[in-house]
Amino acid sequence: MKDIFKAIEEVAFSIDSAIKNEDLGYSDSENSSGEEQLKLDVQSDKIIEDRFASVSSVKALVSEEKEGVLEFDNDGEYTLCYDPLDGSSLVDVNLSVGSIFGIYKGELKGDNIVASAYVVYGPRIELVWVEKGKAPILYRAKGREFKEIGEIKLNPKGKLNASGGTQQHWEAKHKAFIDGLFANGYRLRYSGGMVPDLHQILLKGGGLFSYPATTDKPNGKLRQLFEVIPFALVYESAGGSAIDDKGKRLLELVPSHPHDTSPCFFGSNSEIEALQVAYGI
Ligand code: AHM
Ligand code: MG
Repeated sequence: MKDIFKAIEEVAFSIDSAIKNEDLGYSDSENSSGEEQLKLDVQSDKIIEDRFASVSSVKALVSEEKEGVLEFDNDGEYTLCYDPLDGSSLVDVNLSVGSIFGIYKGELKGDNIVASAYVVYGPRIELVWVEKGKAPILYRAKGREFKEIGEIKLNPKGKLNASGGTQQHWEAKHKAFIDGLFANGYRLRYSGGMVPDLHQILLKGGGLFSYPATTDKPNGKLRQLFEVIPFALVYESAGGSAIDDKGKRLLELVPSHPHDTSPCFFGSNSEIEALQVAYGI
C-alpha cells in the first residue's frame, strides 16, 4: 500500500498547483451525475489517472468525474475509487477543497474498503491516511514533502454541527433534530465542502456532519464509493460513528451502481446516538 500512499502524496502537490495556477472556467462536458464539470475537475482527474497508471498494485480506477471503470493491464489487487476535486465550485471564492480516495479489494462495497485518504487544499495542504484496523494519521505538507503530525482521535462528544441539503427540503424530523442541537449549544460550521467540513469536526474534537435525505434528493447527494464510504472508514477508525438514515453503518453499504448516493451522518458517538433517538432508528 506504500506505493498508493506515495502516489497520493504526489498528486496532492500537482492538484494544489493546478488549483493555484490554472483556469477556473467550465469545461464543455458533464460528469456522470449530470453536473457541469469545471476545467479543474477534468484536470485533477487526469493528474490522478496519469499517476496511477504506473502504480502496479492498482488494477482499476473509478472516478466521480467519469462513468464506468478504467481497467489497467496489470495483476494489481486494489481498485481506487476517487473524487479528484470535491467541492470544486468553491475554488472561485477561495474556500478550501479536497480530494477523496477509497481503496477497495474485491467487490466495490463498504465492507471491502481497506484504506482511505483525503487531502485538504487550504491555507496549508493536509493529508489524512487510514488503513482498516488502525487510527487515521494526519500529515501536513512542508516544502514538497508530507510530515507526519499524529493520530486523529474524536472526542466522545463535540460542539460543531454541519448539515447539508437545502433546509426547505429537509424532513421535519431532521429540522427538529438540528434545531435541538443548536438549542443545546452547538455551533454551525458548514462551508459546503465536505472535506474541510469533516476535517474540521475531526480536528476540533467532534460534532456532527449530516447530508440527509431531502424531498428533492431522497437518496441524499453524496456518493457512496468516492465520498461516503472512505469518510466512514476515517470516522469509525478515529473512534466515532458513521451511519445512514436507517441506522445502518455506512461501511455496510453495497452500491448497485458506482455513482449511487446515500444519506449520511458522520460524528462523535454522542451526536450519532442523539440522531438515532431523534430519527427513531
Ligand atoms: P461535488 O462532489 O460536486 O463537489 O459535491 C459534493 C459537495 C460536498 O463537498 C458538500 O458537502 C456538498 O456537496 C454540499 O452540498 P449542498 O450545497 O447541497 O449542501
Ligand atoms: Mg464530490
